[in-house]
Amino acid sequence: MPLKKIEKKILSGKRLTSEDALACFESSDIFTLGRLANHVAQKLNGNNAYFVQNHHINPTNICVNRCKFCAFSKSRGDKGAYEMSIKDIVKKLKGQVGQRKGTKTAGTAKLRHKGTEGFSEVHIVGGLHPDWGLDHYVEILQKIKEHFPSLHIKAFTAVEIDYFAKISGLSLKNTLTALKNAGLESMPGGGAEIFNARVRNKICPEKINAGKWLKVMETAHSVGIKTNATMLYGHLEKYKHRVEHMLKLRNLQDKTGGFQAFIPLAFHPKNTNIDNAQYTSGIDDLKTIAISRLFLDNFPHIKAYWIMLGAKIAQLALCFGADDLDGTIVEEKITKSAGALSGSAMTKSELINLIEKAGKVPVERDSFYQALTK
Ligand code: V47
Ligand code: SF4
Repeated sequence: MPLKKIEKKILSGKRLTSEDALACFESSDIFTLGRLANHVAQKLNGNNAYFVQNHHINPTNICVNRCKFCAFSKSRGDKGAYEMSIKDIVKKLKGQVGQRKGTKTAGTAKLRHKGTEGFSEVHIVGGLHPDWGLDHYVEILQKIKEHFPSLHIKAFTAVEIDYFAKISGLSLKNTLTALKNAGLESMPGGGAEIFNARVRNKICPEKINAGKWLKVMETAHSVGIKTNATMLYGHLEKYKHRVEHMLKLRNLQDKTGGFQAFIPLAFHPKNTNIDNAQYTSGIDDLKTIAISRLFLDNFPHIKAYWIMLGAKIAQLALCFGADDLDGTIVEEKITKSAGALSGSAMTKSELINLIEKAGKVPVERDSFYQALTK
């Protein structure tokens, strides 16, 4: 019964309240949620489902923080701790050409970026390194741009940006401007975790708080850097914390309009320090995608990040309000360290196949959701 009122609101284009969103989470009527979310997604993006050809680079896993949900970070000297030099990063990006040769692609994989064979984006995030200064990150961006001038650089979470500002003594605005001038074009949405202070203090006590995360994003938007936003769910939080989290994002988006996509991140428990942690269920994943589509009416895109959801749930998510699968990804380390069951890369043809079998139209996009012509 309770979803009737919500259905009426959605069909008449009215905004949901936090109470409505909570009622959606408490409902087990997954089909109604999916149908309504799909209706909203269709209104915003038609039958399109986007994907991008991208690489992930995690320059280091050495981090001064030790978030309890993070199986990726290490201290210097730990077994498995690593740092990539700037040369390593450039080599890795160049090396992908060799690795991807012979991969079957549907349609014509046109060479868009000299030396990167069809890839249009590099996604860079890593640990908060104790010794690297802002100059090092500026140089990473400059060198990538030097070698791959038309490759879009989406890099650094709000947590990293805040850390760079602290270690450099610059303001957030000047830090972001320095990075932008060096080639930073957009930012991923990581580090948001869950905004509620009590839960946040339990799962990542050293991490910047919600207010700071939002401030960094607001500043990024003010200097013309588009960003994404994430929410880590399925650990210690309750439904009300997810709603509180999304409300803060919706409020900031009303103010700046700088968010492109919302990405619910399904918690992976392996090798983490969260007590009694479990993998999320498929129902919870789909519900969270659908409710985010219904509640975040000012976010243009909802991303079903297949690395965390697995290919099959991510595909189903396309019928539950998501319109983006992210991408080819290549070499993701953060979720892998925490026991991701998915593979570590998908070819363009695999992504297209998943999308088509969900009854959607595959659209290869750039980092600003512009369709790339074949
Ligand atoms: O901030 C860390 C999460 C994030 C675990 O913006 C974990 O396009 C699940 O933000 N289980 C980084 N999640 C990844 C991220 C991201 C990924 C893909 C696309 C985009 C985008 C952003 O990964 C971290 C943290 O929230 N994370 N450990 C874990 N055990
Ligand atoms: Fe460091 Fe990020 Fe892992 Fe936290 S989530 S320990 S900040 S790498």
